[in-house]
Amino acid sequence: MDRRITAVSAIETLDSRGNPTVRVSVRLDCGVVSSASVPSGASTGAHEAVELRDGDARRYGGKGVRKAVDNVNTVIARAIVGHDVERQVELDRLLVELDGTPDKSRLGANAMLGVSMAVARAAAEAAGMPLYWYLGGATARRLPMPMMNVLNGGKHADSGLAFQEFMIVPVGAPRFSEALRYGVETFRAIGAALRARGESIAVGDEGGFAPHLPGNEAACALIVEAIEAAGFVPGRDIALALDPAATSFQDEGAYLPDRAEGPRKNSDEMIEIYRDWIMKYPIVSIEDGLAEDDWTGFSRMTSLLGDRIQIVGDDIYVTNTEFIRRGIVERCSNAALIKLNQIGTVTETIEAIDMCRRAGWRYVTSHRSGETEDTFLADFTVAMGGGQIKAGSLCRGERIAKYNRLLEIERELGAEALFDNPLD
Ligand code: 2PG
Ligand code: MG
Repeated sequence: MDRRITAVSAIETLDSRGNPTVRVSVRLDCGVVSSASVPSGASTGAHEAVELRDGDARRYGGKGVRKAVDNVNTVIARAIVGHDVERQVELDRLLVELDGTPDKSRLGANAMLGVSMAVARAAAEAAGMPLYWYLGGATARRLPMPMMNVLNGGKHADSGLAFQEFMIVPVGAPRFSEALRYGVETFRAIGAALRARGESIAVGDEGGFAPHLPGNEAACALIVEAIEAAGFVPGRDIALALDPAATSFQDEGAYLPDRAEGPRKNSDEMIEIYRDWIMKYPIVSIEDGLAEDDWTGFSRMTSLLGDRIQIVGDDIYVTNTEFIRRGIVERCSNAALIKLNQIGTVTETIEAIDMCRRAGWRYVTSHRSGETEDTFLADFTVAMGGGQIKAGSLCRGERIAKYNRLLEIERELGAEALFDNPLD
């Protein structure tokens, strides 16, 4: 049965940093109304689809999104009202054509993604299916291993840590809900350790602590200690993952990781640091260990460390098949980070995932540092079945919302739910 779109509208709302974002609602002739909100990054890749901001310094320091909202309410609404909501691919293609630019700068990727997500959600609701089922089919039942960002640095906090994300990965947990418990208990142990040292327990953008530690390595050591203090075995129960987001501490081709790691480093020296740390700490995954334009460095890192750990490309690929294809040819990594708003439509995101699958790469679906209470990512992750998610730390509502939705999905799937260590 056709489910026609009868109205599309958007409003300007706020994300978790208090910056304006786009919330889109799609109404169907059957009476269903579904909404979706768009996230926003801080350490964005240079080639990400463009997030349209008003640039009017009198409102929100130029970050207003009235133009994007307007584009949804006028151009986009006119084009898609009357269409069958289940034609996701066709609708997304229509959005891309309507925009007509290579980087989505005319309509704005924020406007387009809001519509694309709300369309998917409305279609699922009209079909009477949970979103993960609608997008992933009746066999979508793999819950993701969470990479939980417990210490924040880089552009996500003023901790002084150059590396952006220090994550824990409960590789030994038997199911998702247990993985979450391992995470919470370790997060609390980190808090206790910081308090004992008289350090700040304030949190950064993704809910991880943002203490002033001597350097990046000290952060790894602190987490390992906390894992033990919480009664877990580092490496067996809980491993570490890093997202240095190295573009943010690169300067004229050199890396400036931290005082503790010494002065300017080249790619090979950065790889050496990672090699050393892999021996000392139970690190299973490193994302953006090098800068987004350091393709040869990425290749070398993958040839040297890729058989031991997961090497994830984020800013270098920006969920764009054009860049992922090059990464596959040049063997730049063995995994990609996937963010819906880096590319701007649900269909193109799935195309990026398909390309990873065909290359035998892993893929990690991810939130942004500026998030909302929207839980689309949780359903999307189960639908795509990659078995890994980045959704932040174990506090802050916009992060917990994703985890809580995954708990609901786990419950709903019951005995059929799958959970495994994808990094084995
Ligand atoms: C990243 C993301 C999410 P941002 O680099 O992986 O953690 O950060 O959204 O700021 O780009
Ligand atoms: Mg990243």
